[in-house]
Amino acid sequence: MADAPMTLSEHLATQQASLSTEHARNVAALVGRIGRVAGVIAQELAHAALRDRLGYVGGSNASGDQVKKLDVWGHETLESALRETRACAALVSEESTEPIEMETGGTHALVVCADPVDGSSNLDVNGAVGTIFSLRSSKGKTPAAPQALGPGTDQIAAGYVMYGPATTLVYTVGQGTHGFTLAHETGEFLLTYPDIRIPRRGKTYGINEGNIHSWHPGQRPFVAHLKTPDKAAGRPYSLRYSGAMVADVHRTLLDGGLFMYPADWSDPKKPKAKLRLLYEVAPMALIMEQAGGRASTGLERVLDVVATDYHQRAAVILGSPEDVATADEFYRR
Ligand code: FDP
Repeated sequence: MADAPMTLSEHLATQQASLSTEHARNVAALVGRIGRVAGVIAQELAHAALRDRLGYVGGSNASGDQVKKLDVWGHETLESALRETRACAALVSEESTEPIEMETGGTHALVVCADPVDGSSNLDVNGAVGTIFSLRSSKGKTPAAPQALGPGTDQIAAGYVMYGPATTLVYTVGQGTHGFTLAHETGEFLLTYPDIRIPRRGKTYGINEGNIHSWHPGQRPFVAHLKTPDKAAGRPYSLRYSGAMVADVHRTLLDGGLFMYPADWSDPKKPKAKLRLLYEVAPMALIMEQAGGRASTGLERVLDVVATDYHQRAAVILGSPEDVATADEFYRR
């Protein structure tokens, strides 16, 4: 009989080599807790239409997006769960303009950056959505949240949960990227995608092509290139785009290819990106790199972009290493 798959907590215990003992304990506590919150969010999403949880609350968040009831509920649920761990020194959340400081059980507590319910435009149409998280050191400082500012290379761990037909949790602590599936009967995440390796080149690209008029001058010819038939090079690529970053990145991670959200370049002096650096772009970049992929803004490596603001935005082109390298070439031309 095949061995039972490893649980998330067992797996976390094997991932401690690159972490200090105190960080390892707190990473395990926080990722384990986020896994439990994910089980609760998955349940809530499954019943949202029955519990009058769909639709807007009225008002917008720090990023100017319209806030949905499930965004607020997801944020509050995550906040109270993280607070209970005493391993979280501060939470930087998409749904809170200011970071939330928390009482901790020691100086090695971590700062959590999170988008509790990402892709919320999919909520009302029963599409896939996700939770994205990133952990950084608080360096024992109070307030702790400013320690989240800095380059993406400072991240200690990153992950996401995708709520689709199955609930999948993917995470890295810098020792490869690993994926788990929630077994609803036990509430455990079980290792189903150990050491994910993204294909060097893919067959699909994901981008909101409705924005073509505002792309960087390198972006448009790059997408035209992906669509130009060349049998030997595996082109044309197929377009796949769900409108939820987690779902689009997850497909890209497993099948290869590209997920792109380039900046609006209508005013070249002030390019405007959409996705948030601390709790969307940087964690996905770490996850991709740890799976052998790449993540670029088109102009530089995402993990080298320095966050100076909690809700800063960044352009992103991530996925198969050779595909992202080709995108970078188009940006340089
Ligand atoms: P949403 O606004 O629905 O929360 O986080 C932003 C995000 O979704 C990403 O999940 C998604 O990739 C992107 O925005 C979709 O944006 P467009 O609707 O502009 O394509």
